[in-house]
Amino acid sequence: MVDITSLEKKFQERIDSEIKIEPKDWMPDAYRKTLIRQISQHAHSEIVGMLPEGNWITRAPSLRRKVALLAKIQDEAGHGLYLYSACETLGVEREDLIDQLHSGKAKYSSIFNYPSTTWADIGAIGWLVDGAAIMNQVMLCRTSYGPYSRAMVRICKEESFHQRQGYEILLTLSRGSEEQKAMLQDAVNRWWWPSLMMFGPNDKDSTHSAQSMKWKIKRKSNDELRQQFVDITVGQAKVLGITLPDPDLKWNEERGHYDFGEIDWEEFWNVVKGNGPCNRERMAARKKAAAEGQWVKDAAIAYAEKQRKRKTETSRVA
Ligand code: BYC
Repeated sequence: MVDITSLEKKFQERIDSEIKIEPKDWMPDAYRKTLIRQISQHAHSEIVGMLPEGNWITRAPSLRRKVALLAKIQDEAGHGLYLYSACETLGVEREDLIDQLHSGKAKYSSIFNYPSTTWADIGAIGWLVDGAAIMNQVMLCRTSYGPYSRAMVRICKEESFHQRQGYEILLTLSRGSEEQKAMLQDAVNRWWWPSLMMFGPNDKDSTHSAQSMKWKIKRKSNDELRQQFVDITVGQAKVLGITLPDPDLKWNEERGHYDFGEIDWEEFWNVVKGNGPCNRERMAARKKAAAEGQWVKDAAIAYAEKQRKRKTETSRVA
């Protein structure tokens, strides 16, 4: 009989010695489940995250801006695909994961349920949303599951380009007319708090953190990453000449970090539960895209099937 306790002990020893876990290695069911949950939520976030930015492709203010935005959104699609593939190595079907997103069973990042109403929002998304994403994802390059960590290395490189293109949009606005400066400030006022929410609940309320840290799926806690993000972002806001919308934001000499105000957790959970400003719109857009793109999938499957049959027939004749 297989001794689960000794398998679990050996598994933890591998994690503690920084040996990556690969798809065919033994792993506890709960580790597999946690990874499927986190990686699939991450993949869904990349795909849904294309929508608020896609809203501005036709209205980008110049050809150069349009090209960069298009490239960024295509990168997000690529991230989604690497992550779905990484998730499939854990024994789940991509179709099932996508069904879970469409049925509302699977979560995706709360941030993508807010509207992108002005061009400055595209800059703010790049600077703050991609900035927060990188902060979280750099640690995931060292996550214990091999396929996830390798996917994250490439994703992080692309995300840092995204963050820079966002910041550059804002820097341009900050040197523009009074109206452009006001548009920049307004976008940052709306995206600041939702960006801090991306890191998830405070550590004391985080369901999965303790176990995920033990398994080295996560290397830093939600609060640690949020603090790191605030500390880095304050200086960048100064360069833009804007005010971050938090009266409690101030340097704490003793802690060596910025103090910041309390997040509106009621708003966070409300958005996570599906009641944010754009949750319904986002899901409707995803389902419409899936239905309208079904013929492509059908054609690809029919072609693969035809190729398979031809190969079988050729090998029979030979
Ligand atoms: N939104 O125990 P906790 C991007 C859920 S960036 C919605 O702390 P965990 C992109 C959490 O799932 C965004 N739900 O969870 C950027 C859990 O519920 P379940 C994607 C959230 O997993 C730019 C419950 O709250 N990045 O893609 O230990 C352009 C308790 O939380 C949120 C990733 O997904 C949230 N913000 O830690 C385009 C990074 N926060 O599952 C695209 C990978 C928490 O028990 N993920 N919840 O029902 C992670 O690092 C972790 O999953 C989190 C949460 C830090 C997000």
